[in-house]
Amino acid sequence: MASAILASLFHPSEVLALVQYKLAPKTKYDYSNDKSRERLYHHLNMTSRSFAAVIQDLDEELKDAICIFYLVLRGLDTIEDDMTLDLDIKLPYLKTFNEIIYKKGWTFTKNGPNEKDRQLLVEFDVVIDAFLKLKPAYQTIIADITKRMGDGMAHYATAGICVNTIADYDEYCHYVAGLVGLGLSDMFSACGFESPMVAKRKDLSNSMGLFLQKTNITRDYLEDLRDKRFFWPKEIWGQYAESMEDLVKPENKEKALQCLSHMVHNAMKHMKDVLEYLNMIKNPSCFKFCAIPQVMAIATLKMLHNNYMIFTHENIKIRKGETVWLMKECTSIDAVAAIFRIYAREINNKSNPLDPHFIDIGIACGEIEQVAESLYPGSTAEVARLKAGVLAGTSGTVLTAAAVVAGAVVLKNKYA
Ligand code: D61
Ligand code: MG
Repeated sequence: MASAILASLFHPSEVLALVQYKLAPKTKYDYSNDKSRERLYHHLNMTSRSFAAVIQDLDEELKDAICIFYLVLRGLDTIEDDMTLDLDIKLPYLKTFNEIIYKKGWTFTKNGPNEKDRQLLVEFDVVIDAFLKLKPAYQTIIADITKRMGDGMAHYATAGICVNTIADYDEYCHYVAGLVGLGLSDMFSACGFESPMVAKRKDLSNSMGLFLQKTNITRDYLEDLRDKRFFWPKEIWGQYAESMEDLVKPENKEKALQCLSHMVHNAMKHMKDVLEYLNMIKNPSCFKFCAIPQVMAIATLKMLHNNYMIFTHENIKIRKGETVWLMKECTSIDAVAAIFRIYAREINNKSNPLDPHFIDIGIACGEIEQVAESLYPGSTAEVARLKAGVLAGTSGTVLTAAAVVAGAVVLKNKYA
């Protein structure tokens, strides 16, 4: 906590958000009266930093279904990601995972010892028991998406098939993330929280996933390179280097940054669809669930833009204070559109005029600004409010808030 405050010292609204977050009562989510449910949510909290909180804040009707949807696909992804599994073992599991989720008692212990979510599959019977108790309508949606994702993963895991063209890149991201968007939209419409239109707009649902996945793929360059996994499409990196490995070489720094802005620009193309999708979502708990991951992605994209660190450091992340501030602020379409506008401007400010994508990124930022301003006029006042919060009484706010937290931390350590 203290280091999070320090990192946000020059961002007073983040300091305040951190303090409010820390002092808020934290007795929510008690599953102790239901042991199997407790186990289920234990696995959610173990396997997801980014989605555990937003899933647990969903209304009761959808919460378990979406938690199980997440865990089923995380299980599938844990087979896909494991580079120690031979293909002749991996492929049949990927292709039949939609049947496995109906097999009471099924578990999987063949993952390598270092696979990060291996334990989820070791205890996968917990997820299957919960899946079998879901309403059939939700089971059908989950099984259908699992089938399509597993087939797509099997296709890209097959020896020799990799992400060559930009069309392949969109297709791979559709399989692993766009399909999640389609399944979630089906659930929102099936339970009656949202209009049938949400499930009908598969293009927009797909973009919700693509924006998140492309941001992650762009960020995870080094980590994936270390594991010999290449998700940046050759059609992009091939314009800047002979191989993916060559991008990290110090003598290729300028080309690497150009390649990075190409990737950033490619991801930004989904932002208009994301705003349009979020505008359809009326249930407040669904709205926050959908909006929070998207604003985190924009903040991440801003951090990545023109940042050579992505070629030198694994695990670069946005500040905790920024995360907490974004989570607190994204409550309405106007606020989210305002956050998009603010970050689009900041991305544009980080551009290098000598970069070949300078103009393209400038246009993409301008478009976001324009779409937000005309479709969500309330976002203009929100931009002003958020910016006022960000700048408010710089030193005074920082010092007061820091003092409050320091006091709270001292008291907590003394009496805890
Ligand atoms: C609204 C709200 C959340 C949304 C959404 C719309 C649309 C799409 C998504 C979430 C999916 C976003 C995926 C982005 C993160 N990427 C990964 O986790 C990669 O794995 C992809 C395959 C498994 C997908 C699991 C998933 C993720 C989020 C969910 C969900 C299922 C179900 C419900 C709600 C959210 C990535 O995994 C990294 C890792 O192993 O940690 C990878 O392997 O590429
Ligand atoms: Mg994966």
